[in-house]
Amino acid sequence: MSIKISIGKKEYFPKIKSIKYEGPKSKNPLSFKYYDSEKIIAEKPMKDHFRFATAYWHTLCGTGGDPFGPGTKVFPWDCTDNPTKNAKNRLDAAFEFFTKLGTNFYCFHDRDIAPEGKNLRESIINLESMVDLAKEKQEESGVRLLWGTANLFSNPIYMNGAATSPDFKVVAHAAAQVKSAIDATIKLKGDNYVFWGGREGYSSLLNTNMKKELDHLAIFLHKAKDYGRENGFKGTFLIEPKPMEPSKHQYDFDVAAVVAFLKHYDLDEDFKINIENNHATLAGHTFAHEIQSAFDYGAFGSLDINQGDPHNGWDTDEFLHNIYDAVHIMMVLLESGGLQNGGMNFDAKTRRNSTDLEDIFIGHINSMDILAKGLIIANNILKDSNYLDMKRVRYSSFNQNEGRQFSSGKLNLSQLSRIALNQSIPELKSGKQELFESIINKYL
Ligand code: XUL
Ligand code: CO
Repeated sequence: MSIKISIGKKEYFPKIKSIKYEGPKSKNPLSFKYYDSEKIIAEKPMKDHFRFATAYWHTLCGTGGDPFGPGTKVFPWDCTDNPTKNAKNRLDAAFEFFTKLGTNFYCFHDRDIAPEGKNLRESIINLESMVDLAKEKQEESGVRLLWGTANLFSNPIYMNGAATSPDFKVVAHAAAQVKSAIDATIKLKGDNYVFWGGREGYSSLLNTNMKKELDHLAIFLHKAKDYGRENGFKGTFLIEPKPMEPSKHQYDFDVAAVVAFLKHYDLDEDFKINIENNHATLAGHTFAHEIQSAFDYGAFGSLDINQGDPHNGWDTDEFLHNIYDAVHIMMVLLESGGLQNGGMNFDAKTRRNSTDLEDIFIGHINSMDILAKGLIIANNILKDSNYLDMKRVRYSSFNQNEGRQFSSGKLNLSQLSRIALNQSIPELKSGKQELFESIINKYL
């Protein structure tokens, strides 16, 4: 279904029309230079390689507050003292933004689209009524929900964790929130449901029973999955790893830790992984490493697109603008079969001093363009260069004879030892890293 521009009672971005592809020579910042949604690259339209989504929390709610000062951005949809009215305005602004920009998907937390009520019951009712309105907006515009989630980290009751809190009352409260966020995701036909455990971790092992907390997290996830499946949710449940921030140590540290957790607790059928660039770098990995690991373990789910700042060690959630990262992740995606049911959610915010309303368009456009350019370059590298052959040749000793037998698990340790004793000393074969790097740079 193609996307229709959605303008509510008031137009929030009157100076901005639908963002169009104008090609690399265009000087118009409000146009795409590389992202040409219907253009076929590697056998499918560009838009299907990306399934771009806007993150409701940063783009519609994030006014730029930080620990040292308040927000700096004045959003015309947050204009009254009535949180319900603002939430409705925000929804209109959101769909106007998605449809003018051309991100065909969006993602939200329960608290992004509906205000927290005086109590849990009121919060759930608030969410239900906003979800009804979002459903109408989706139907009229054609925009779809990539994933829904519950905010289990802002409310002070979650200071000791949500599913891993030592207090059962808090665990039950989190369960109620997850139940209603899953209901919302089902109603809005979301493709995925995300768990990011920002408070699921600890700051001191001295006061923490880690085994009990992890057992509880697994039980909680099993029950959420059972509820979703019983109520018709056919999408994928996703865990989003992050090593730290806000907790000192978070249980879902990185892809490897999440894979081990999912396998250990028998959750790996229903749960896959949502990987975020800045979370990967905080864990000491590259984005490409985390994506490749998830594919190799059969655990790839979806992507949160952003980047960190190499000069500091926290989650800066910048719009991805690094071409090298874009090329590398597109190479991994093309080689591994692509996003499937996942997408690319811009979990990114404009800088605190980027206060013009158009900046949120420009941030998205620049990331969409850099990824489109990355896709074109990655496809050229894989199709035209000898990159894949060079990689394959490194492992060619496993293609025949004893190497092949080893690779298929047919040689035991004594047999391997006998082979070694009868062969010549292995020669030193160059890994050619610099040559690999030069091939990438030639195509950039
Ligand atoms: C926090 C983060 C979250 C999740 C959803 O670093 O990435 O916004 O994506 O809860
Ligand atoms: Co994220």
